[in-house]
Amino acid sequence: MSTDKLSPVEGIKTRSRQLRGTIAEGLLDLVTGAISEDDTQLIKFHGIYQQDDRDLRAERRDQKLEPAFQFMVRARIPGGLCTPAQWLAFDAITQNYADGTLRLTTRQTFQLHGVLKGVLKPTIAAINQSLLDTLAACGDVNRNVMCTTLPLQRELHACVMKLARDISTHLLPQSGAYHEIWLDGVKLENGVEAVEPIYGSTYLPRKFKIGIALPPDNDVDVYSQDLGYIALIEQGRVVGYNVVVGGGMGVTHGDLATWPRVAEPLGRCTPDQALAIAQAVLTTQRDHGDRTNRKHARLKYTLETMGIAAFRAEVEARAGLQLAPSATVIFKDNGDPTQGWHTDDHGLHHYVLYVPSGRVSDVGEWRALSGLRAVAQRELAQFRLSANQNLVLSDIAARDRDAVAGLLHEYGLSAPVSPVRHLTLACVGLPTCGLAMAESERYAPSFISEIEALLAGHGLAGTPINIRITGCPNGCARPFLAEIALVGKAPGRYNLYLGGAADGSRLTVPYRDNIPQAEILALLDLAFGRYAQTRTPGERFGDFVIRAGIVDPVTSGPEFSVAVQKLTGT
Ligand code: SRM
Ligand code: SF4
Repeated sequence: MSTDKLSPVEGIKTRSRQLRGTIAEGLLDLVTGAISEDDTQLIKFHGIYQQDDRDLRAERRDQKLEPAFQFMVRARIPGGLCTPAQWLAFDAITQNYADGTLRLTTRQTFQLHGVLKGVLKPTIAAINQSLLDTLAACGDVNRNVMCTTLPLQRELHACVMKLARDISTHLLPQSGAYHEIWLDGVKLENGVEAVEPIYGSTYLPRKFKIGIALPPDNDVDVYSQDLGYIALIEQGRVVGYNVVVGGGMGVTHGDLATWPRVAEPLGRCTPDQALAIAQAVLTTQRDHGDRTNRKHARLKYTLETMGIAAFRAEVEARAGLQLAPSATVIFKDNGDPTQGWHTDDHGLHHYVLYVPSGRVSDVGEWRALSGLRAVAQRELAQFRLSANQNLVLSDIAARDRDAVAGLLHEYGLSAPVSPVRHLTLACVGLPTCGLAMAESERYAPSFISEIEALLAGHGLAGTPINIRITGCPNGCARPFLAEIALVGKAPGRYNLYLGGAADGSRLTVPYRDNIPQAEILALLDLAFGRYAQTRTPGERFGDFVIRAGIVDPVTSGPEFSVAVQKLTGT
């Protein structure tokens, strides 16, 4: 591969002195609310994105002002577990430095929005004081490691959580840039470390994601990950992991060379081998991923090019081991456990709290910020951020259960919502996301009300259907694994996809291109009618639309593009 064809981001990384760039200097420049263009790429590795408030763009342009620059800050919280003190810290940080809300993400962590350049440093310092950080939450590195949220099987869960933490720590960049810039750490004499042991000087070709699933829950959508581990249980012990590779969601409208992909089996490893496999898969992608075209740089494309057999051989050689054949596993579904109380095998209680699109705020009677603050101040629960934008108040002793229930009631947090609302994911979208083409988080509540009405009209109220809405095809709410997905094409217009499997194992199918809400609802109304009349007992909507021939299944990324081509005639 000739170096003159490398993507511009490769040059920025190479010149960055291991992620330093001119970030420190840029923070001191008070003339602008922004940082330099190169630094906007580097700052991602520190868990920070430069954004601007898109609702204000036109007005600011008219006033000849620069865009309303602000920053999104994303934490790294392996498996989404944080203590009451850490919850309170993030609550205080958003009140002091961000927009006063907390956003729970689809990868089990917090995002803060609306942080201005002048307070970025105290924000990161405060996160650090809470014993969490934002290092590698974004950028071309391994991202937040996900892990099944609800610890119903406590010993097993502790085991997979340990793996999530170990992998997260092991794959962290070693550059001192983070400490230097944000925490006033000591500067190295020659200004840069000799070497990044795992990443080298150019890090990965693209982002890299790992998730660990503890069956029967597939809440982490293990088949969407670059690298997924599925715990294998025998006689109450984790005896190994099925390793799956090459999942991914991101697509570009109109570019048929981009597609979503379900991760495929690589083989089975023992618990002791899991860390070596993570490093081997990551470094194989580091060395074989496409650094010329960022739209073709994820592991899913590397795998299509290399083929699974060659990829496996490379991983085995690097890890110095041989993988066994994968075992059979059965998942229940890829949503969060039902809203409300659950009890684990040690008798501890857990409350699954529905959080609309993960936005923790005080709005009307739903006072999540205040209510959760009260729970945390009294140290009644641990806080587990789910992979589906919800929250589990966890590890609650029997004696504290009534107190938690009382607070949830007092702050308006325990009103039951329909299963379809509970299962819905919507990405952040407008106004902060620079890539959004249509509304998502702000649109989801009213859209789901329409869906609830349609379902009720067909006698289907209470039916669980997994619906995911994104403002663009990058796939941040994992839409291409949903039973119904809306993907933004233009303001008020979406592509409609149907037919993902409820257990997260099958891609959804392109069904209509670029249509407004009225058309989407009319089509779903027809499909719900047929579903109500002819579904088999227990049949999920995603399976029904395929059995009924409403859509033909697609079994690979390239097939997904063929289906798009058929639909759009491109
Ligand atoms: Fe994402 C980019 C938000 C999970 C695929 N994602 C973005 C950015 C940073 C926009 C940008 O690049 O300027 C969004 C910031 C919006 C904002 O204003 O906050 C953004 N992604 C999110 C979050 C917050 C969505 C949410 O509603 O929770 C999720 C944060 C996860 C985290 O905590 O780390 C989030 N993003 C995902 C997922 C789901 C997952 O990881 O399980 C995906 C699909 C899985 C995958 O990676 O294949 C995803 N995000 C993308 C992509 C497409 C990547 C690709 O391969 O093409 C982009 C764009 C890019 O990287 O160029 C993107
Ligand atoms: Fe932004 Fe698109 Fe991701 Fe939604 S899916 S947060 S619109 S990048």
